[in-house]
Amino acid sequence: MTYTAVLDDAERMSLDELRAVQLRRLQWTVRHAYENVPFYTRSFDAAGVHPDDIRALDDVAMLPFTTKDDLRAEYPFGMFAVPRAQVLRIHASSGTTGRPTVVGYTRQDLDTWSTLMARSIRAAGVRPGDMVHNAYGYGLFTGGLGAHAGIEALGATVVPMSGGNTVRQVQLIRDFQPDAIMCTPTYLLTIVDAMRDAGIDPRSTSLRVAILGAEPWTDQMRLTIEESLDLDACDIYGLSEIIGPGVASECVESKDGPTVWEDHFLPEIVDSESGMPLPDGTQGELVFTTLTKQAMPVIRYRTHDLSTLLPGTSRPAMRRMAKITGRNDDMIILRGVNLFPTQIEEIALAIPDLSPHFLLELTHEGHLDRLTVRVEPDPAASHSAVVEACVLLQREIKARIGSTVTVVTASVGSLPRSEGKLKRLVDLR
Ligand code: DLL
Repeated sequence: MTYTAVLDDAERMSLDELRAVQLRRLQWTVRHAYENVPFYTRSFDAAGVHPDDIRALDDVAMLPFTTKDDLRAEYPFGMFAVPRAQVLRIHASSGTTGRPTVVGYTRQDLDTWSTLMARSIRAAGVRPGDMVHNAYGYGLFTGGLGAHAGIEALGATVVPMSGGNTVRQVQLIRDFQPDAIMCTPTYLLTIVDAMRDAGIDPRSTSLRVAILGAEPWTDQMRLTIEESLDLDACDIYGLSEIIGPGVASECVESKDGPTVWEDHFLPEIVDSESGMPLPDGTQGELVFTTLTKQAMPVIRYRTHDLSTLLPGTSRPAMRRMAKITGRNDDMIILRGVNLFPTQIEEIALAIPDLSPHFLLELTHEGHLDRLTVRVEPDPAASHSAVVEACVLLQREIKARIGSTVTVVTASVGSLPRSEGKLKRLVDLR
């Protein structure tokens, strides 16, 4: 079977076909939202726009944004565009601050989602009949159940592990011999350590694909993971407000950033401050409009995720998004210099003799903010090599980011380990 034979029709659309489908779906979505969600009736009326005004794809810029606060204000079911009885599934974001954000799916939405997850998992190189170990958390989080349905829709075998219980995960990977694993990149690091603790060489397992997302991770982390496990690692992106995982996903043959599944989601990049649309190729905040969602259409959702839209490669008509740099609310401003935890990751993981486990601590001393990087050494490295590695890390951060930070070694195993999304930054100010 040639490679393209496994693509679905939408993945093979020409640009003209795709744009025509997007416009038709955008017009439907805008009308559906306006007519069925009082929040959208109010917000469109206030902005002086009507569904009839959307005549071209660029007209999306006339529509007002939707924010997380808007969704919270409609808690729990105010954003639903269909009667509650037609909503077959609810998910919710954890909501570390305030109310959680609730999302809902009709039967057709669940079909769309599992089809897109199957497409994403296939893009990473998994095929019908393969076995997938699913270590994304099950429950209100969209990761576990979203991946689960996609694995089944593809015709692969799902091992529904959920997160945590790492010793058991390692045992079942050894016993069941899965072809692929799905979890967050930092949880995979935890699993790698547990394999070593169990005397298993992580490079010797049956795993040949890892589909990783739900938190930012860098190409350097990809190298670390691919090298430790001898597999292909692909990036999967999504957010519950838009559908969950599977809004965009990376193709294993190019590994050059997730392809946005543009037949179902219209991406834009806007300036974080002004909200003005930015051209493709420019970094800014990702904004998404759903194109087919029935239960909860979302118009121009501000994700806070920073990325760049790039031309399509493996799926030529669909744009890619550059790997996420971070969320604009995770940006650290250290004495006037903006920096993201991913920039430190990119540097730290390239230095031999350090482990991939590090934590950033922000404190305030005198009038100054101070950033301490706590990093665990590679357990096999000598003391003097680790001292040198820390000096190098500090110097590279200064040279490449422009910030003076303090680098401190942490004893092996002392930093918090991830079981899902890892919090890299502790703000003690
Ligand atoms: O994290 C959905 C998901 C599950 C994606 C499993 C991929 C895999 P939320 O909990 O709503 O949904 O969090 C969404 O997580 O706005 C990003 O800030 C971040 N995020 C998700 N995927 C990636 C990624 C899920 N591949 C928020 N790279 C998003 C960087 C990501 N950040």
